[in-house]
Amino acid sequence: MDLTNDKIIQMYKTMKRIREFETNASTLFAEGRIPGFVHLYIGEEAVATGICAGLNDDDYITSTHRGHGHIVAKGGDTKYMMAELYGKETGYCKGKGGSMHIADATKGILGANGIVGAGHNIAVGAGLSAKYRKSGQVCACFFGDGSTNQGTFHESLNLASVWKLPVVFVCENNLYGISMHQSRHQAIQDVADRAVSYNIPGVVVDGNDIFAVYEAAVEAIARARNGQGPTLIECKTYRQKGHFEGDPANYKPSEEVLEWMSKDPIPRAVAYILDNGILNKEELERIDQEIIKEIEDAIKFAEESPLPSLESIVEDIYTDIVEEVR
Ligand SMILES: Cc1ncc(C[n+]2csc(CCOP(=O)(O)OP(=O)(O)O)c2C)c(N)n1
Ligand SMILES: [Mg+2]
Repeated sequence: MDLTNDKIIQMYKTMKRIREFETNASTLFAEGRIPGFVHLYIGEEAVATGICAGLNDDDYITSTHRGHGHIVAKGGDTKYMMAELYGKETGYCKGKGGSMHIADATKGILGANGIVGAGHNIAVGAGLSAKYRKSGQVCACFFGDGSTNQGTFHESLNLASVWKLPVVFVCENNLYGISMHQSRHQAIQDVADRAVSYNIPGVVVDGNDIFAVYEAAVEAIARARNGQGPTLIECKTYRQKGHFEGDPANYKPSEEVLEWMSKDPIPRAVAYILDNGILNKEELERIDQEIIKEIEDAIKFAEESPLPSLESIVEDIYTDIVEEVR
């Protein structure tokens, strides 16, 4: 596996940044400082991090309602993200999108999305565009196990396969769609089995192992870039929190939660880094402190930013200019 120590440290920082951002978002939501809905990615950080670590800056991603991790991993700025969660004018969508609609076209982030299954078709569009323009770009499409029962999942894999589009489909199988266990919503255990219908590779990886995810990503991205078409990567992972903040998640058996907590991707990465002498404890502590400070600054930025003006409610609805997005 082509992984330098610098790259491993970058990946650790990304996972830690996602965790810190969301741990704070959880508290701020409970305190009533963040309006709307917040769906947390805690426990699933290795998926977005491992996949995005294989992408180039000008590659695309599509995201979900649980999008903070994808956006941070693709280079989203935590200041503008936090301001958006607060509904402030300085946020990514000028405070009008909230947690579920963060986008940054300059970084290839085609948007978080509250509609389950909507990212799949957007990814196919991005892949078609990249192929048509011969740009060499790839689109990674993140989605949950629940969304794989939507028609859009099947339509998108089918078209991407027939047209050999540069798309990597990444299923985050966290075992639940809201409160419904996977075994109650589909008769298969491995979503990757569905790749057979579209004659594309279907790969199952331990989604809490950053290195396994990265390795699968590199292979699928190379395949996509070389014109060989899409891959379906299924990352087995677990959402440690409820479906949304405020959900007590009492439908999850406590043994199951404990088992998955012991497979938390961040302590696993820490153990690897320390055992292999990539960093010592003090160096890791310094990195953690830098990230804690970055998120404190993001919260301060969000707190001190103004709310959008009432007049701005009718802005950014229609456009007669189609701006070129790379
Ligand atoms: C088209 C559509 N149907 C239903 C919903 C309500 N809904 C929001 S999240 C969710 C479950 C999604 O499960 P999954 O795809 O596994 O993602 P996870 O929340 O586990 O990350 C549902 C049904 C929705 N937002 N959009
Ligand atoms: Mg799920």
